[in-house]
Amino acid sequence: MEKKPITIIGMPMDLGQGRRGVDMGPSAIRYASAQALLQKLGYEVEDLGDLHVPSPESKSAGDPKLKYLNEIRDVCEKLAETVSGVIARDRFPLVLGGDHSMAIGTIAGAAAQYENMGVIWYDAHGDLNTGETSPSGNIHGMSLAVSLGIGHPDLVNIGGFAPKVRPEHTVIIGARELDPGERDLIGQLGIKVFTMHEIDRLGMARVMEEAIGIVSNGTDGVHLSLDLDGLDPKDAPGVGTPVPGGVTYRESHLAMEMLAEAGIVTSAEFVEVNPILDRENQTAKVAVALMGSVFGQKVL
Ligand code: Z70
Ligand code: MN
Ligand code: MN
Ligand code: MN
Repeated sequence: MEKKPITIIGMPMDLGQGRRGVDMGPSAIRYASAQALLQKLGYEVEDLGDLHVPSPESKSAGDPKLKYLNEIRDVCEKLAETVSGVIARDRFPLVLGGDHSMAIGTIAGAAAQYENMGVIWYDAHGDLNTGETSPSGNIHGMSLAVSLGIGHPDLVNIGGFAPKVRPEHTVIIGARELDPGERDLIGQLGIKVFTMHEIDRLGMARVMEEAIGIVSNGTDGVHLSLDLDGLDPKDAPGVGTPVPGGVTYRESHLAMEMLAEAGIVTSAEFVEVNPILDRENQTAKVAVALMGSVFGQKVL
């Protein structure tokens, strides 16, 4: 596989959910030696540092159905410009988070460069709510819907075009907690969801074969959006909303290795690492280990 140079972007985003600490995710992932590992694997790596995200204490949440809408729109616009510019320089954007609302910006930036992009949403959740269906008003639970063109126009139109991705090029892997509005939307749009049931029943190898087929069919790029809460809390405890019964460390490595073998991933983000809720940076270490596999690390 071609070793495209990598650009790391830190997104200390914690406006999209209610628990403090996830803004420290990028630092924790860097502390777990992300850059050194990628260099060891033979990549040229640059780190642009963190984008500026205002702290929630300095702002008012505004509409309780769409908390911090204006601030999230502004920082996602900036992230989109940054990601798009990185791809335009023929580099691979690797974004470190930060809560999952940031995916609105990452995907907007990548979709500005790829005509028909596939998306792999690795998550315990669907993040398919809107301001109307959300039980929390937290925008991190809306970011996939927004990327599909559904939700508040200020978010949907980031980057000046919508939608960013199409449902037939989208897969969700690891889902085990969906709200009623999210289930409805999955049915309406026909998004392929590999819940824990399918992972248990088919095995991760078969799930990934099918998922890779879907996201690479008729697409010119694939974005990996990996929420660490997709993994089981035993393996990744440092997340804001741990949900039991998740994907294991080993299954996750297999999934990432199969993506590396397929050679289809053109951008990635690792999100929802919360060092305050973690144990000795374990979750950031898992994120970095999975990054290694995405970028081709093998035992032999
Ligand atoms: C719930 C909501 C969510 C991530 C939790 C939770 C969403 N469905 N997303 N953790 N990453 O509030 O919309
Ligand atoms: Mn998520
Ligand atoms: Mn496009
Ligand atoms: Mn999640």
